[in-house]
Amino acid sequence: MSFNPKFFRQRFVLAAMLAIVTLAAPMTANAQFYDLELQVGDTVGYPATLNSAISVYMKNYSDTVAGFELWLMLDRPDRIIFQTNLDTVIDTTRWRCIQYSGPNCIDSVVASLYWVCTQYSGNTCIDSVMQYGYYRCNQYQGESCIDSTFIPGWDWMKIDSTEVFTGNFDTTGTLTRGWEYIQSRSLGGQGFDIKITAQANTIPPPYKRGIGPQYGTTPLIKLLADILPVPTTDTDRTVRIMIQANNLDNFAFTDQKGDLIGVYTDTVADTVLWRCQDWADPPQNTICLLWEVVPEPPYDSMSFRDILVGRLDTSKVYLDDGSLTVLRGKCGDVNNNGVVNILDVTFLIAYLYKGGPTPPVLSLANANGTWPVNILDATFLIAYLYKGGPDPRCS
Ligand SMILES: [Ca+2]
Ligand SMILES: [Ca+2]
Repeated sequence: MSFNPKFFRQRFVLAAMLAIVTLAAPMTANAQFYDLELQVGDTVGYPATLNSAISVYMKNYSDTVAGFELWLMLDRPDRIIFQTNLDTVIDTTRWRCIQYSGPNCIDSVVASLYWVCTQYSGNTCIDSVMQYGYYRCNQYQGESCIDSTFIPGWDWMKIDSTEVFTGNFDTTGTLTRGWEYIQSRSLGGQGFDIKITAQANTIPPPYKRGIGPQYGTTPLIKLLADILPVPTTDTDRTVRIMIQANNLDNFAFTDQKGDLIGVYTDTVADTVLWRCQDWADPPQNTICLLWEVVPEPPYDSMSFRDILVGRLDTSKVYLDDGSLTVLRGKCGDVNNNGVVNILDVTFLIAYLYKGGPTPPVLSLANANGTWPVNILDATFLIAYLYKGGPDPRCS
């Protein structure tokens, strides 16, 4: 297995990092250690504050980490959201010609990524690789394909621009500072989740070394979230930030060569759906002249095959979710010094009209409970302090 820069060039980072699976995971001398530990930090913040940093920590005991995909999800999207922007990105689809008429391609299929076994020991696959290609049926039994061959490669690609929500992150003072490629997306599109894709090196050389074994407390990366104006009366104020590792399409840590860390390959049965694209003319119209694999019904026939999938080895990878707890504070305490008095009114008026500093916790200045913070909040506070008005009720 060698590091192949050309492959990296051809394919979005995901596949590059998933490209090679090594089954011979390094043995840890001390069994109490995992190969890889990921922990999302626990933090706190006030309502209606921006740029809360959520730190993700990593400890890697065995391998150098030179690329990763990490997907985080919030369990309470009504409390905080990850910061996102609407951006345009480029997505590609690869096609393989399956029938030519002279120089012209008259039929084609989408070339998808498949796990392909590259080395067997007896009947057991001991090494595999992800390749673009498609399965061609060699032999039919009735309408079912009973033998197929993987045809690797692709002939052309179609490039589409897609609008996606990209997330905000901060690599300052983190382990990924200076990495050549870091992108993030909200797969759900609304900031309830964020997926980070990062790679120490793209091209060309020289290559930057990834993160060698380290046990420190420097974050791997920091994600930026905004805390919504949570009502003071709300008693459930902690949001869990969960690592999504069930689907390895969105979770992968790789070393410098692209080998996955803490993943083993498994064989599972897969159903393949076939649709006839060209039936023979009557009376032979039960004979299909051209079969095509389709991703979903309707279909005319089905077959089964074993495919290889990657699975997370939980004896080698330890995951720990994080949280953000929304603090309460004292409503009306504009300068956040613990008491509500005339100085808070002064602070607020200076902020609104005299270029004074922004209140440390803006939501605590929203004394009348209605956004935004404006002169009505100052009036509300004065009424409360001196005219027997109602208590401040921040939101
Ligand atoms: Ca105060
Ligand atoms: Ca207000």
